[in-house]
Amino acid sequence: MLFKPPLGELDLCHQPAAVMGVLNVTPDSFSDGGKYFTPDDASRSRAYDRAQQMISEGATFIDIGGESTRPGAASVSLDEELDRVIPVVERIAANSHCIISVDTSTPEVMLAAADAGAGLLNDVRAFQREGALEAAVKSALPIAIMHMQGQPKTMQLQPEYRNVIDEVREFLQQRVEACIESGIAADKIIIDPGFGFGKSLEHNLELLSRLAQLRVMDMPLLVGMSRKSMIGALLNNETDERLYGGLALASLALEQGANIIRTHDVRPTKDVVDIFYALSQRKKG
Ligand code: 8Y7
Repeated sequence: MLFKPPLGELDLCHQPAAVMGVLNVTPDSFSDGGKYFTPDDASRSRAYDRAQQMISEGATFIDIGGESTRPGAASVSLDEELDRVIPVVERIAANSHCIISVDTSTPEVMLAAADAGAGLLNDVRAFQREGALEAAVKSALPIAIMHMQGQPKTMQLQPEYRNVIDEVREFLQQRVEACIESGIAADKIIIDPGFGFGKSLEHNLELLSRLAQLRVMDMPLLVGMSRKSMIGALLNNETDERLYGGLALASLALEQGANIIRTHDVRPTKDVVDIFYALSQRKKG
């Protein structure tokens, strides 16, 4: 059954934060265990099973990506991206209670994903590619707009800001305005500072410690720090050792008002969200 509540109904700003589980359908993502996805039936079944598992663990969103955006990753052709992403979207949409988010910057993939049953478009390039904004409007789906400095290949070489908070906020504000002007309803827009996307450790820490100041209008804030190099830089550890650091960061993001936490580790992140929520209800009451 298709489950596609508009964001308005989900009311992301006034309930426990939602968890977004990461589902990479790429052979070269920097994390999620290197499941070596190839677009064949066996891979698609594994992807589907992984989605079901994350939903049972408490994911509200499943974010499906067919193009790795890790620093230095190769780009994929349109056909390849469609072939990786769309069958998996169709299969999850047909059988699952979740909102399928599609992580793409490609207009054709956005439209095909909408037809296949996606409920959210997540673009790390903030719908700046030619035709992307038009595709988003046409899809009529909610969208997540992320800040990135530079391009994935080179973004971590020399990130520089005058004032990272101001610049990220101004960028998000401008993109929100462009989206609204193009015809996307304000209550369908989610914003994301883009941890690790053209940011040094210092920049990431500054963004996290002042996350609340990044909110544009009343839009929900999405954050993704799971397994990222900022954890490795703080704890001097490898990708597969970053769970606890990621949970600490998720907890701090919630304290700063994050509404959606994007993670590879749904179950433990959901525990953090539930504990945070119990405590915040108590403070209110
Ligand atoms: C983010 C993201 C990635 C993020 C949003 C990774 C696709 C790198 N990170 N989308 N995508 N926010 N909105 O570590 O932080 O998963 S890919």
